[in-house]
Amino acid sequence: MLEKESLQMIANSREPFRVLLVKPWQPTLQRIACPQLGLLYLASTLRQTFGSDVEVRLLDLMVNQQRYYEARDVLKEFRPHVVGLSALNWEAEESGRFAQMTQSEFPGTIVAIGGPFAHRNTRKICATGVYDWIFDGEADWSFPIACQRWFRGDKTMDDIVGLTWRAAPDEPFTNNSDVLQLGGKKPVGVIDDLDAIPLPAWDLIDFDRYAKVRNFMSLLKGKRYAPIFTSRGCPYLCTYCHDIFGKQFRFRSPENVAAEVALLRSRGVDEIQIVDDIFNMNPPRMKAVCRAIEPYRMHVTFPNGLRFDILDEEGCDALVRAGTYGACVAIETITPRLQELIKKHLRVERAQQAIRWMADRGVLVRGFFMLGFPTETREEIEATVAYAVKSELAQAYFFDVVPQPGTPLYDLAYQESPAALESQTLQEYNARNGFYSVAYGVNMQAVKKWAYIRFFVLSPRRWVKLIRMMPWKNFVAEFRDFLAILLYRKRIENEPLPEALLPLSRLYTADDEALTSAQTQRKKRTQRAVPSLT
Ligand code: B12
Ligand code: SF4
Repeated sequence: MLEKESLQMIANSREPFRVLLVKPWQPTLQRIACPQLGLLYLASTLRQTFGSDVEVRLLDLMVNQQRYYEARDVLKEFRPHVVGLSALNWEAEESGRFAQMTQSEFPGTIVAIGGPFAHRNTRKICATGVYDWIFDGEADWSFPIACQRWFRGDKTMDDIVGLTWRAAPDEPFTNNSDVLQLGGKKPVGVIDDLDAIPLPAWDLIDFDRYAKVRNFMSLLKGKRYAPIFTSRGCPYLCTYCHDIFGKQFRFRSPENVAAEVALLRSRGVDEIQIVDDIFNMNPPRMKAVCRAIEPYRMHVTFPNGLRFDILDEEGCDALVRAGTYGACVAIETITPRLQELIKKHLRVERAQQAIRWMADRGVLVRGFFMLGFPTETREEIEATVAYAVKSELAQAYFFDVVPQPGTPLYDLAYQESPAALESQTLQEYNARNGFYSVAYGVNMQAVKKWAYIRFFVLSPRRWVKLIRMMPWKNFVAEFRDFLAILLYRKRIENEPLPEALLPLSRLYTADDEALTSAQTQRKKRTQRAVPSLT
C-alpha cells in the first residue's frame, strides 16, 4: 500500500494518476461481449474530476477472451496506481484471481471492485482480502472522489457513500454509511441527476472489435453498435431481481440521450442497443426519447428494458420509427400462481398483444422464460413451454432459475431446500445441477433441450421467419449456439480456487446475511430434508 509521503510525491511530481479499468473474462460456453458501460462512465467521471492529471485505460478481457494472467504485461507497462475491476457474480472468481495477482505481484497498487458482484456481497469480498476498495452501487461520483483523495494523500474516505475500504492490507475494513453495513442489502449511491453524469468515454472503445463478437442481442444489422442506458432503476418488485439500481425510476432527458446518439454516430456507430432496466416505465418520456433519436437513423434493438404489458400501439409505432428491429420480452412464467409468487405480475394477455403489434411491424421479438422456480410443478413448467411454442415469438430462451442471495426468491429457495442451495456454485447459469434439479430431482437440462426442440426444430414456420428476419451472420451464430446447447455434455471446469478466494465459492450458499426474512432465518436452524415434487 502506498504511504502518505509517496502519494504526496506522485501529486507533486505531476505524474498523472494512472487508473486501469478491467473487465475480467470468466470462460463461458458462448463467446459474448459488449462494451462495458459502467467502466466507460467511470472513465469519463475520472477525467472530469482530474482533468489532465489522470490517465485511464480500459482492459476488456472479455472481448479479448483473455485470462487474468494474460494481463501481466499491461500491468507491468502501465503501472497503474489503481486497478478497478467490474464483475457480475458470474465473474467473481476470475475477478478475484486478477485482484490477487495484482496484490501479490504489484504491491502498492490499490485494487478496487464494483459492479453487480459488489452489490450485497461486501462481507464475502472483504473476507478474501484481495481487494482494498469495494464500491456498492452507482460509483460514477464516488470512485473518482476516492481516487482523488488518494492521489492527494488524503485517507479520509469514510464519508464516501457505498465505499468499504481499508487503509492498508493489515488494517480492518471500514465504512460508516448508514445504509451500508458490511454486506448490507439496500441500494446505495443512487444518483438523481443522470444528465449531470458526463457521457461514457466512448473514445476508449474500438467498435469494430466488438462488432466481430456475438453481442447481447445476437443481432447486428448495422456495421458497429454501442449499448446505451437511458434510465436507471425500476419500481417493480420481482422477487428474483438483483435490484442493481434501486426502486426509484430516474431518467436522462431526451436531449441528453440524443447527444450521446449524435456522438456515437460521429464515431461510425449505426446501431444502438438500449439496455435500461425499464425503458418504457414512463410512456410519454419513452416516446419523447424515440422522437429525439429518430433523426439519427440508427438501427435499434432492446436486449433488455421493455416491459410489454405497458406498451401500447402508439408506443410500438414510436419504437419502430426510432429504428427498432429487435426486442426481447421477459415473460418468465405463464401461470398466474407463479406470476403472483415472483411478484412480476405480468399481464400476459396484454404482453401477448404487444408482441403481435411488434411482430406485425416487422420486429423480431424474442421471449425469455425462466424454468424451475422453487415450488414450480412439472405442469407449470409444461404450461410455460407450451405457451412459448404456440406464441408468435420468433425466438425463445429458456433459462434456469438461479436464486440470488439477498432476494426474496432466495429465501423461498432456502425454505424449499437448503441442501440444494448449498450445492450451488458460481458456474450454475448453464449447469447440469442447478437449484431446481438438485432440489426436486428433475433433469432440467433434458427439460430445456426438449423445450428448444419443440420451439425450433418442430416449428418449421420459425425457421422461415428467422431466415427472413435475421442478418445471415447472426443466424449462423445462433444456429451454432443452439447446437451447442443441444449437444452440450460437459461443464466448463475452472481451475481450483486459491485458498484466499474460497469465500467466493460459497457466494450462493445460505448464510444469515443473504436471507431477507426473520422467518427464513429461523428455519435455517432446522435444516430440512430435500423435498420431492414427484
Ligand atoms: C449489458 C448487460 C450484459 C452484457 C454486458 C455485461 C457487463 N456489463 O459486464 C452481457 C451480454 C455480456 C451480459 C451477460 C450476462 N448478464 Co448481464 N446485464 C447487462 C445489463 C442489462 C446492463 C449492464 C449495464 O450496462 N449497466 C449500466 C452500467 C452503467 O451499470 P454497471 O455496469 O452496473 O456500472 C455501475 C455500477 O455497478 C458501478 N460499477 C460497475 N463496475 C465498477 C467497477 C468499479 C471499479 C467501481 C468502483 C464501480 C463499478 O458503477 C457503475 C456506474 O454507476 C444488466 C442489467 C443492469 N441493470 O445493469 C444485466 C446484468 C448485469 N446481467 C446479469 C446477468 C445475470 C448476466 C448473465 C450471467 C446472464 C446469463 N444467464 O447468462 C450473463 C453473463 C454471462 C457472461 N459472462 O457472458 C445480471 C447480473 C447479476 C449479478 N449480480 O451478477 C444483471 C444485473 C441483470 C439482472 N438484473 O439480473 N449482461
Ligand atoms: S422488471 Fe426487471 S428490473 Fe424491474 S424489478 Fe422486475 S426484474 Fe427487476
